[in-house]
Amino acid sequence: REPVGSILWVLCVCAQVALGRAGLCTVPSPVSWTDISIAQPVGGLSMGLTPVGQPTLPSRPLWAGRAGDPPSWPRDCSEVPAGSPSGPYIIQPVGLHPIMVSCEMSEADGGWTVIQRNRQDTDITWAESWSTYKHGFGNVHTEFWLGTEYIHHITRQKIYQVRFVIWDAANNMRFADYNLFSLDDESQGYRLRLGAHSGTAEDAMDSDNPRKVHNNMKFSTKDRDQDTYRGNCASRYGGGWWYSACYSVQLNVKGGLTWGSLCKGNCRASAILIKPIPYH
Ligand SMILES: [Ca+2]
Repeated sequence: REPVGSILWVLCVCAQVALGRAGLCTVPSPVSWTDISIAQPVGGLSMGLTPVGQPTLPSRPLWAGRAGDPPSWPRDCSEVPAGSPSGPYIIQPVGLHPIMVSCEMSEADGGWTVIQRNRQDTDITWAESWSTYKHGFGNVHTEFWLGTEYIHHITRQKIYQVRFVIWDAANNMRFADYNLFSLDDESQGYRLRLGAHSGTAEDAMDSDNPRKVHNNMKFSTKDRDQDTYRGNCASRYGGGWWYSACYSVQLNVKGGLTWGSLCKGNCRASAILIKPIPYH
């Protein structure tokens, strides 16, 4: 344990939470309960899917098992206690340092880890590099990408489902659920794996058209072309995505978000939420 490093990290996390910036802090490991507790509390924040003005708190470590065991952070937002407010929380996926995420605690029984949020009039360009997408960017209070590497680490822990939430051109909220969601590791290009579709928005991620499909595609950015197109979809159309040749869905762009035929370049906003599938 490195006390100085830990203190710097806590100050950095405080700055992150205050500024709403993700991905600023590299973390000494392990981080203990006493190091972390001074980072609390944070209040007066609000998230896109919940009413403005609701206070939020970072997660407290959950005590695991026997007395004397080191405390641990929630591994994802489904381990944040039910009834907690939506907002920024610190989680620690297995094999990863603690990270700040946005938890959606009211939509569909809560417990959702938000991996993306965007809106039409965002300030973010989304035209970022592979390494910037890898470690995330943006503001957890507004628009952001959690980080492809972190999404991969979260989804390797359990079996996850995903909910794509789309606000169409008339600002009606629709959603598309897939009953499985995971990303392969970086050496496999963060290839997307989706299960069966349901919901009020069409199955646009798993199109029958091989030129527009996203399921089973690798992630591409302007500086890493892993799409199935002769050119570079990410350079041509903007932000990083699981492009084929090129897309029927593109939510990581500034301005015109697209979800199939629901809103072609004029969706108002999006959020991508993941949660472990319920046990039966
Ligand atoms: Ca290409």
